[in-house]
Amino acid sequence: MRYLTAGESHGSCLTAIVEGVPAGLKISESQINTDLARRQSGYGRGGRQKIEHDVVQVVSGVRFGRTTGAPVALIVRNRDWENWEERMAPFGGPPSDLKREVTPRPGHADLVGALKTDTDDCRNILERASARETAARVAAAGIAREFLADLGVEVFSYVTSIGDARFEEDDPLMRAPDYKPLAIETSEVRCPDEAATEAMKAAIDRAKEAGESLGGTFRVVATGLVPGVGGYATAGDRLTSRIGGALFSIPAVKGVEFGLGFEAARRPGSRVHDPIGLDPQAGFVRASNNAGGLEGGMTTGMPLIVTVAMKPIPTLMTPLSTVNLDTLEAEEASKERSDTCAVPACAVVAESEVAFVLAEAYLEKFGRDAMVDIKAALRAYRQRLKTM
Ligand code: EPS
Repeated sequence: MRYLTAGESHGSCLTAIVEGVPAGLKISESQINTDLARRQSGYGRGGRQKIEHDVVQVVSGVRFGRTTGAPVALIVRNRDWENWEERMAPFGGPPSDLKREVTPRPGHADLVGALKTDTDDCRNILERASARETAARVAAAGIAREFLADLGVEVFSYVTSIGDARFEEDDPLMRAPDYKPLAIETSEVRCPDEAATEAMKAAIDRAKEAGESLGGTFRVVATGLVPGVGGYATAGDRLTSRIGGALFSIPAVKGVEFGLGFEAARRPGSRVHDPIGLDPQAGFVRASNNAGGLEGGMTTGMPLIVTVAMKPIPTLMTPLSTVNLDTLEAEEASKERSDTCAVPACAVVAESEVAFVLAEAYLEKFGRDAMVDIKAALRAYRQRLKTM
């Protein structure tokens, strides 16, 4: 299962096509819309989110609520388009009052993209490099999430730090496979701890006041996985590289750690690897989950636990210096409006990327055509593991 998106941040709409979708999968638009709303939320979002109310329109590949096996095409309209129709017109000339973007923002794709493509208007770059594109990813991932849910796999996320405000927890997920932190979605920063939520909000308030932006970290978790999904035999099989690559494709993601992550490099082996046991009911079990649910590039059956770092957003209301591409003089970088912090939203996008990788890995292992056959193959596999 793969997706491709198209669409500019201030164009008429974002589009996604998902291919490799098996037939017979129940799809709910309202579930996708719930995820789109989760992506739009979060303390510290800027003016744009007051304009947009993302809603998906499924335009092909689904009939009477179930997939047919054809590619699924989805659209999310940009409400802001009505303010940009002339400046973003696909055809005709530019309006006489067009203000080109010539003061590239440090940290955004503006400058390097303009150099690379030989344009005198960074807007050609930023419209596509904008994180607005991730709305299409979340819509597309609705298909992957429904697929995984049908096979008993759930993907969720929570924020663990914003700036220097941290949620310091001894994460029970490292030990208990069925643990799910409560109250993620009721926190304005999608953090399950009340005191940490308040500290994160205060950090965002301070940053906004100072014309700053803030990054942070979050954890993506997948539960209900069977062991042996993914592969060890070639580089391209390994879920570690596939999930890492998928997460690094999200704008502003700068770090990915599995399980203990970098901490594993500081500990001796006996305090890193997860002892193996045999349970008469559950089969092979692990005493801990320091590996974060992956060994040898394959799922172990424990929850997948990935911690991701997002850098601060490049658009600063107190801008850094840049060079004007017309005059070649020093100037302040562009700033019209910005989000102070989009870490809670980025976590929802990361759930989507993880869901796509896991969905594809399940399809590889259990078949691709029809949900009924895929579910039968999964049942038979579970049965085989039990009788080992
Ligand atoms: C973004 C800039 C802002 C963000 C945008 C990402 O948009 P605008 O330029 O319209 O103010 O709000 O994110 C979204 C629109 C979104 O839906 O997440 C950027 O430059 O990356």
